[in-house]
Amino acid sequence: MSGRSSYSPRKRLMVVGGVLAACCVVLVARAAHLQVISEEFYQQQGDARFLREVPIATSRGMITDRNGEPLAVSSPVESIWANPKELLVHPDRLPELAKALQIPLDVLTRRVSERADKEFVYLRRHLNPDVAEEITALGIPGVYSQREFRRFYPHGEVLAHVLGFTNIDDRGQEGLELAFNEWLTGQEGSQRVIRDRRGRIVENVDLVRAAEPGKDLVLSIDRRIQYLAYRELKAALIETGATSGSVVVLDVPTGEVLAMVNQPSYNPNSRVGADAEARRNRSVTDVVEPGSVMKTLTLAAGLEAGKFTPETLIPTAPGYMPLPGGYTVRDFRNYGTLTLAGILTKSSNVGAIKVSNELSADHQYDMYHRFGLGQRSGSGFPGELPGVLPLARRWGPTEKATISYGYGLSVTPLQLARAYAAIGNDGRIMTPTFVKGGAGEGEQVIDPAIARQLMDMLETVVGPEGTARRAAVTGYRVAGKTGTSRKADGGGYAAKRYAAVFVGLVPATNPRFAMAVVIHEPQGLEYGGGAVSAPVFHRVMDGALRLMDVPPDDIEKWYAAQEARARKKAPAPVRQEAP
Ligand code: 59J
Repeated sequence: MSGRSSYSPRKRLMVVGGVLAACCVVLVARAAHLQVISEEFYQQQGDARFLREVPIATSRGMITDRNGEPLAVSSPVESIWANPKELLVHPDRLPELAKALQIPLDVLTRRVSERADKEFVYLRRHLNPDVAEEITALGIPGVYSQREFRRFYPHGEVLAHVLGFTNIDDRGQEGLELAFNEWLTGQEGSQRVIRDRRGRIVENVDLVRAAEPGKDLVLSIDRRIQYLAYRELKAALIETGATSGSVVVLDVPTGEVLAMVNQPSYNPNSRVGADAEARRNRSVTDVVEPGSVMKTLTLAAGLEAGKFTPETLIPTAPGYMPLPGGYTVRDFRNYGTLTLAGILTKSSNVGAIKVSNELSADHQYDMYHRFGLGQRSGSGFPGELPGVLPLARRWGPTEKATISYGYGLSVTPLQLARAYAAIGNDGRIMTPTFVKGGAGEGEQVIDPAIARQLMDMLETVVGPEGTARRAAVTGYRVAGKTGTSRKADGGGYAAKRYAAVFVGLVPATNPRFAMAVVIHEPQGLEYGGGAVSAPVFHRVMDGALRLMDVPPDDIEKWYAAQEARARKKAPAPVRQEAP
């Protein structure tokens, strides 16, 4: 044998064959792995290029008035957004895009490049669907459109304060939109879709979660009474040069809010420039010293104490009275001796103090408290104030006297309407509600017999001898009370700034409506509650009683008035000339 290694062609063949066989096994195994075992993985990787989970927009619930009239509705709009990563691959298309979006090119470029490492940026929101369609039709990569909803308020400033508004993301910010946000908000759905390279959806793969639209909300508001109240309050402000005002109309048996308006107001569909002054729902967020409308509650305590009847005689001469603190209370005139009812008819400050002098501070306080003063009404309206009713143990003799005729405490217009509604509701106070059918049980706060005595006394205020003759409504008996108060100013009271108040109930025999009118700083020679606010009550209630088909107290007078009205409206008869 030679020293060289043995060489065998047979061996070499075996080695080469072995290597080839091994390669085959590897290739087959790899193919099998790819096609069988890892198939799912690669399929997913492929789909992921185009498979997306996208939200399904859903609308916010509609708000309607008590008769189903829409007050706040959501309409579909489109928002254009971009994936900056995709869009920035094609910077050449930015000018075209900026033009279509109607935004300056530099603004667009900045907005997109600031988020170059993100996958989402809004370009323009809440566009008309037609306009959005034009933009997506350009086929610019990374530019997409998304369905959203925009809130619209068909009645504009008439209902602005009650409804409030939502932000651009459809979330309630103020008013009932805020209070009932959860109820109104829907739940966005989600679905998996396949998009083509231009971002168009080519296939709905599956539904991840169905969208749930928000629930509708039926308010207690009657759109027609609301409009009447709006129109008459606005007219009164223009006529008297007053700075602001509120009107609240409650349904007496239930406490449902039928109308609530304030001036100044704003257009909720375009809030630019609407300042805080115009945006407050003053009926619940602003307080006023009630002045003479308080006297009714003081007299309620007098009757309840058993120390007075409506006929009890009370001397008020000489028409003024010094208070312990050195302040002298004055009546408008010297009314001499008045009955208890006469204190309301004429609105005697001295008379109210004479009644208060026979009562304990605790009893007086308790009566005001039972009528809801110093507490939030429970309406649930965001930002509602409780007003101020100082505790009886804090009252000195001066406070006890001034509070009895309405100074040294403060109330909201809603509280005023609510307290008087309780008088008209046989002494049962209700929790005001903005939801139709949302009334609670209420609470009996005075004996029904006393409530009826108060009603009779309040009717004299609207009678021939009273301060509120202009609140009268033909065919109906009206009960109510005026107040004219000088406005607190620094430490004292302003000489020429007044709040003119009227609170009334109609029909007095079986009250349906309670309405409070508060008007701030009327400028004319006639600035009193009887001159400025009572006529607003008259006009709104005249319309509301007709709209709601409330039967009149005095059918004869009512018919006569109907006929007179018809004659006035009918065109003058055409004179026939004899041939
Ligand atoms: C008044 C007050 C201020 C506060 C007085 C109104 C007081 C008082 C200190 C003078 C105008 C005015 C605590 S008036 O509402 O008496 O509506 O039909 O503002 O009395 O003591 O130049 N009502 N109003 N008083 N203050 N402090 C009368 C009355 C009322 C009217 C008018 C005339 C006041 C006809 C009021 C009405 O009943």
